[in-house]
Amino acid sequence: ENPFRERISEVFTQRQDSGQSTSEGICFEEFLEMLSVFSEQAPRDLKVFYAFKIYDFDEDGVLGLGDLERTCRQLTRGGLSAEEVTTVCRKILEESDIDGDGALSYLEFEHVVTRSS
Ligand SMILES: [Ca+2]
Ligand SMILES: [Ca+2]
Repeated sequence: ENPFRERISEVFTQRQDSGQSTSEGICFEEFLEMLSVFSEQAPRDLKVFYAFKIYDFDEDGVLGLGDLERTCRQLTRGGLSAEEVTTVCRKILEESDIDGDGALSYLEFEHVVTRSS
């Protein structure tokens, strides 16, 4: 059901890319880590950390306009037009990009998430 399921499995199986295992899928430790992050008792910091990783589609360490647009499209499941998505994401950047470099760093993202309920 989760619109980010593919991205989630990518993020939680990243260690396999470093050559430790060639098998497809998720190993037991990764599976446990994933379950703990999604549990209700998981610390907020941990959830924010993984949310940032999941939304950083191009994995350059910041959330740029492209990442925000993909996130927004997946969250709304095609409910917004391309133009609306761009407008919403520009607005998010305008309000949250504190240093004005056109992307959200982890700290800027954390700030947004902490501020919103
Ligand atoms: Ca990025
Ligand atoms: Ca920034």
